[in-house]
Order: sequence, then C-alpha cells, then structure tokens
Amino acid sequence: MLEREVAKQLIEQVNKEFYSAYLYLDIANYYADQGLEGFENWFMIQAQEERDHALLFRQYLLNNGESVSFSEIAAPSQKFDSYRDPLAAVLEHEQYITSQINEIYKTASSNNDFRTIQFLDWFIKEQGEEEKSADDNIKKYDLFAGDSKGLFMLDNEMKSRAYAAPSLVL
Ligand code: OFO
Repeated sequence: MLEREVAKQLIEQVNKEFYSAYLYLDIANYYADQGLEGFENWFMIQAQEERDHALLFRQYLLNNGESVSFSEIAAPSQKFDSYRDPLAAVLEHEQYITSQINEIYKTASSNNDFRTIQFLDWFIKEQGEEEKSADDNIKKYDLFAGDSKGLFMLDNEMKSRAYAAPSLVL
C-alpha cells in the first residue's frame, strides 16, 4: 500500500495521461481533416505513448496493492486556427504534465516513498524528452513550413515516425 496522498495523485495522473492521449487523438483528427497525414501519424503515435503511460501508472498502483477506478475524461476543447496552433498547445500541455509529475515526486519525497520516486524517475526523464520533441516540432515548423513545398517535406518527415513501446517495464 502507498501513502493516501501519493496514491491519490497517482490515480489522478492515470486520468491526465488518458486525457493527453485524447488530446493528441483530437489533434490527429485536426491534421487528418487538413490532409496532413504525416502530422496525423505523429500524433496518433503520441496518443499511443500517452495510453502506455496511463497503463504504467495503473500497473504501478495495482502492483502496490491499490485499487484503481477511472474517472471521466474531459473532451479536448481547443479549436485551431493554423497548423502551428496544435504544436504550441502541445508544448504548453507537456509543461503542465511535467509540473504534475513533479508534484507527485514532491509528495513521494516528503513521505520517504523511495519506491515511487524510483518509478517516477522514468517519467521525469520522459517529460524532458517530450518537452524537447514538442519544442523541436515548433522550431521545424517555423523554419521549414513557410511555403507549401516545405510543409509537404515536413509532413513526409512526420510520416516516418514509428511507434516504440516504452522502455519502462513493470
Ligand atoms: Fe505522458 O508524457 Fe506527455 O504528457
């Protein structure tokens, strides 16, 4: 069993990770509507990674004797006015998720919950990578997508992203 506050925050994080998956599927829908299949692919894979994250939090809770119940996942509500808008929204969202994981880390630290700290280490690193890739996407868009040829090439590059299962195994 885990400390109540640690368990509570971990369960909330399951929902936040599923929301991230939902948000990225919504963004994939947007790009699909625009005919940008590479961007769609990139976000379909990102959504899959977020689902993996949710399931890792779920498994960690179960492994520690906690029961998990799911709560409602909010509908993503953003409307996008340009191809760039979702990329900026993603960076902001990932920074928010980083802050949430840091909050769980703080609670685990103040409870001397070294097991949860060790579990969260993977997510701390993962968030660093996700913030970087979100920022890279914005930079690439700003550098290369100024005309339709550049956008076409960037879309092709996004198409090459392939799914890889998380390196964390519980
Ligand atoms: Fe789950 O890593 Fe992004 O949000």
